[in-house]
Amino acid sequence: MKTYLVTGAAGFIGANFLKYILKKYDKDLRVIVLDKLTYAGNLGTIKKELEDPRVKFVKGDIANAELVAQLFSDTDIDFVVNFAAESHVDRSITDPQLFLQTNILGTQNMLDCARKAWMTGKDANGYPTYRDGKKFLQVSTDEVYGSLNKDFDQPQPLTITDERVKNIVKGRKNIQTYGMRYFTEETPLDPRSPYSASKTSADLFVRAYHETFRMPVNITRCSNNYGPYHFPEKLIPLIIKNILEGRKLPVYGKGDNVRDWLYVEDHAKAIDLVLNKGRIGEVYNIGGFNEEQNINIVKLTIDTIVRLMKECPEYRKVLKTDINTINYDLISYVGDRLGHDMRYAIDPSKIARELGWYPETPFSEGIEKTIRWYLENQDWVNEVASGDYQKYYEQMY
Ligand code: NAD
Ligand code: TDX
Repeated sequence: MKTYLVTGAAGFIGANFLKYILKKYDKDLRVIVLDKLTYAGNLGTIKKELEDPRVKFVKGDIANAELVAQLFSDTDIDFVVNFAAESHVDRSITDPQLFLQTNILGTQNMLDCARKAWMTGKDANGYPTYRDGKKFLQVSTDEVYGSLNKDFDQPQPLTITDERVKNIVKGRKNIQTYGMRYFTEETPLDPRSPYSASKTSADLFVRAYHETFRMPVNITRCSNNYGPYHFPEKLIPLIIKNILEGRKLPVYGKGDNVRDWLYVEDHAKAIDLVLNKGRIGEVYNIGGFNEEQNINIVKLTIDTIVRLMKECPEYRKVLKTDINTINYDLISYVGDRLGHDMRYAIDPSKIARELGWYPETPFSEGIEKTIRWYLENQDWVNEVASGDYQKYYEQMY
């Protein structure tokens, strides 16, 4: 029996992780969800899970020392998975301070409360010792490594040399890249946005707690996730929403920035593996082998929606526009994001080699699943996009 404290599980990735572990572990776990329910957190996302007797929900801030200490003293927590964060780069440009508060101070508070609760004594050298089986997993991002160059304008075959990774992904066709370099766990940290600066600071505190206090930790750094329950301020869900409403599709700059897209359930599996089998103190990169330029993501999303509408006329019910107007004319090139990172590309050889994980979902399959989910869950979209979202959207575009 393991007890998890999962922060930020009313948000996109945390909710998908919660759903994954509840299904996978049947009766062998208890989960405390700690979430402040910011604009990005929605109880509707985990409605079914909250009815599960194994789950307890606590509304609160990860930076609240008293509250978090109380959670640790009420329950013998084994695993902390810290998803809670301010996660949107554009918001970090308009309001950086909040990112320091949650992402840095919040993480440090979680670390400190876990350290105090798990400590059993000191070893001969004065280092703290901890109860067995405890782990703090910090969910970080590839953005801490900064920005890679784009070496090609058109995709080329993947050049990652690790034979084991090549073998693992050989069942997947058309794995492509836009550059010669990738982020490995050894890549120097080089954050460039207020968001990534705050996530990097958090990573450094996690490392410091491991080095200084020997805390049992892991850090995972993943690429751009996509899938069900993704908040429609981020590229893919925003594009899907706008297409269905016949709105313009804002593409920043020239649309040639490259992101590596990871299907959220593949990510949930990776986190679960690192939590249970990852070597203490290690960082693991988690990527999708799905590099693509933003403009191509937008075009592929348009093409897939049109195809699904034709194959399944039922879906047309959700359209607020004429199907014949859904085409590339909706694309609108807008001003670029300040300090817009050009390319992210993860080399996930380490997690593949050590833990046998690899990204199972090719983009064409993941995007179709994602679009179908949005078409079938318009109530969720309407709920999360009410209130503040409208104000945010009008101010941004
Ligand atoms: P999200 O914005 O969808 O959800 C964040 C959740 O955290 C929300 O439920 C929110 O209510 C909660 N939260 C925010 N501040 C809080 C606080 N102070 N105390 C408690 N709860 C708080 O984020 P996401 O996309 O699911 O990302 C989850 C984590 O993964 C983040 O740490 C993010 O940096 C990281 N990450 C995300 C991506 C991605 O593509 N979405 C990629 C790499 C890393
Ligand atoms: O309207 C848009 N138009 C556009 O061209 C939006 C919202 C984005 N973009 C571009 C900016 C990026 O190059 O699309 C790309 C993806 O943007 P986001 O969805 O905002 O993601 P990104 O900035 O890459 O960051 C995401 O991945 C790393 C997550 O939001 C972070 O939390 C994570 O750490």
